[in-house]
Amino acid sequence: MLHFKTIPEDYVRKAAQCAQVAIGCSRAAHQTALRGVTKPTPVLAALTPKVRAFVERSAALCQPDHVHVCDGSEAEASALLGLMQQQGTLKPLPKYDNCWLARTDPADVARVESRTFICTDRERDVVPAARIGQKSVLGNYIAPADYEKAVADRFPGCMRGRTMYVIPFSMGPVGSPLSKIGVEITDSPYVVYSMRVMTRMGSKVLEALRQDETFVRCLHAVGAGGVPGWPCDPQRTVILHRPADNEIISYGSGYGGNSLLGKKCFALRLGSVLARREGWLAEHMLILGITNPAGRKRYIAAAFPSACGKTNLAMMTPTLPGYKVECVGDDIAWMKFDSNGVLRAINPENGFFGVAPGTSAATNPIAMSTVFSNTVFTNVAETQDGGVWWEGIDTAPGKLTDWKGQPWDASKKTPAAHPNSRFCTPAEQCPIIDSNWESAEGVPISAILLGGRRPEGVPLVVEARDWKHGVFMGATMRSEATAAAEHSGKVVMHDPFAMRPFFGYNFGEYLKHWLSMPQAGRKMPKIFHVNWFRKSEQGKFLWPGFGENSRVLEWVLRRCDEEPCHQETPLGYVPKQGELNTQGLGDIDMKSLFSIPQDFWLKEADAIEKYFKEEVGEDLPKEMWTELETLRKNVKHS
Ligand code: OXD
Ligand code: MN
Repeated sequence: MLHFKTIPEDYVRKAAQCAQVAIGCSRAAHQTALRGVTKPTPVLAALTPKVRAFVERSAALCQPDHVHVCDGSEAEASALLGLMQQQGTLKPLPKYDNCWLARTDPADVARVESRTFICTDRERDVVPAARIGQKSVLGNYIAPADYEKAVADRFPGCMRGRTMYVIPFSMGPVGSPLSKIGVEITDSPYVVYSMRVMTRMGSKVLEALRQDETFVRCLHAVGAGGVPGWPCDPQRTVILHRPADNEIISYGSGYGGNSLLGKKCFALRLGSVLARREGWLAEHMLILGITNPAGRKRYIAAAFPSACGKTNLAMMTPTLPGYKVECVGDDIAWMKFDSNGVLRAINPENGFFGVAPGTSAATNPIAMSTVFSNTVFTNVAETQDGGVWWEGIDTAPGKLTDWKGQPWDASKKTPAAHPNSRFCTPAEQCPIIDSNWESAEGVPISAILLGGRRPEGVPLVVEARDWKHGVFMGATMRSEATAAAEHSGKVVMHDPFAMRPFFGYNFGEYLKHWLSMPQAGRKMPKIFHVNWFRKSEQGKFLWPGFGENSRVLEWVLRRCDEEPCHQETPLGYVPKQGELNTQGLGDIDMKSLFSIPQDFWLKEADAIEKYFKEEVGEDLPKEMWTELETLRKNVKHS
């Protein structure tokens, strides 16, 4: 609960009186309401009691001039666009249909992991035993008193002169038993517009709340400072989660995962806590459907760290004849075993917040045919004819305005688009969106892929011997750092289950939760580790990737049917010689692609041991130590 001890009670009353709310009215009415020039219309009474209390307390704390409850309508969206143009947050991209360009403050361009915290009474609920009292890369802990102080130092009066928006939203289709509801309060119209794309939001969610008033409270404020059109407070940014109270509070950043609180904060950090409590899985995974030439369709979920090609895989155009891939989601999967023991997954999101650089007609033609209508582009470069450009788009740049709004000078070698520039686009526009993507019960998962960017030593695909081994593969995932957060350089980082920045609770407990999944009557999906990014000694990729990854998926599906097309290695099962279809691919150095260098893997085992000891300690399930010993023994004897 927000404990606004310092807020006088009568302010709560005043806040409610001054609140003006527009629900289900015309565009003109929305426009006036959003500009805050109408007479107050006290309709907070239309909200359910808990939502209303949350709104009133937040208004009392932040002291906005106006409160607007979002209905999610077209009229409201177009009024927001008008307002954001006026404020200099967005400009139209006349080359496309209803597309917009936002340029952020150059200091507000990515998730800030170092300022993202989880608050619990006991530190050990967040931080594994080995790191108690120290900094942990597997979870940033904040004590309740510091949490309160962080809020008290930033929020009182932070929305003065601004409008406070109330966004009722659903993660997952409204009404699905797997979905969850949140209410985000924000003073950023950019966040409101983006949440309309990324979640199901508005009146229908308020209606659903009348049946069940459970929701996650999300409070977001951009803070004072920043550049015109992009208010923010990067020096004091903080992103706080209090799972016990179903609460997320974020201050100082308008960007992506820091401000669209349904995504990483709710669907992953709080989601993972809810999932553990309720016996399901909230994961950083894409979901795709794949149909083989015989017309048999299966679904695969896949965990990769940020910017490792999740969106590309989710929208893959298979090169293998007769295969078809359809997209359910590109970033997050909520998965639960149904009463028949089948693991079912939903994509809790409603849009794609994809990394733009590297997206092209060659790498992801489907994304290219998804994003050029009804999309907000953030921090990409702009062409002279009102279009967008980014590194890797594969069209001639011509004269460009860079992501900072300056004429781009190619000779200076600075990127035209920020490496973490994004498109925010409705999922339903994807030409290969799966017909079941909004299915209330979710899609059945046959296989789980795990992977990362591993230039060295790690084979193209390895199947786990069993579920426990698969959990070990997830626990030991590593990948080169990305631009999606504040890290830089090509350092290979541990990123277990691609969840390192997103765990809502102690990683050791998370592993125990995964290990508890096999139960009588459950059909466990097979687990595989894949690596599209292995390089030769000359630094060239050994595998063509993209649509050719369908060849790996074909082998995965054959293994799901228990075809004996595998052989044992020290790491697990790989395709038996000749069983991975490479027909028509030309020269592929299969030996290097699948080699398991003993010295590399002994060092890897040492690195894993160090990581387990230094970062997890006694919270690590003993099964992981057994798996590590098996790995060592297998590699030594290879
Ligand atoms: C993302 C991320 O934005 O993982 O999806 O950083
Ligand atoms: Mn992600």
